[in-house]
Amino acid sequence: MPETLDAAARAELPALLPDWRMVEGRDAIFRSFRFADFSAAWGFMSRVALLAETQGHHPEWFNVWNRVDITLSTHDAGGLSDKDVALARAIDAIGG
Ligand code: H2B
Repeated sequence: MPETLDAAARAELPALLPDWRMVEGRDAIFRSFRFADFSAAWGFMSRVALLAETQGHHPEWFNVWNRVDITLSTHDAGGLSDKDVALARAIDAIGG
């Protein structure tokens, strides 16, 4: 069972994940991506999906045309864990 991040790990989040923000009222992080068009957005989602499967950790997301909104939280832990940080960093590497 994964554990939620401790205070020291949370203090590192802004530097580690500057493009992500905390979700209000929930222990989760959020980032919105924009792409040139739907094809580029879907290509990104395909790469993230394969990556998420290898990590055994999956995003909550919403897509409309060129926009992909991603929320990360660890359901098994009831909040943010190091799995979310690892997935967010990998998503940043894919999505820019
Ligand atoms: N994804 C997320 N975001 N949180 C989880 O707790 C989680 C998951 N658990 N993907 C995984 C799957 C777990 O249910 C399986 C058994 O690995």
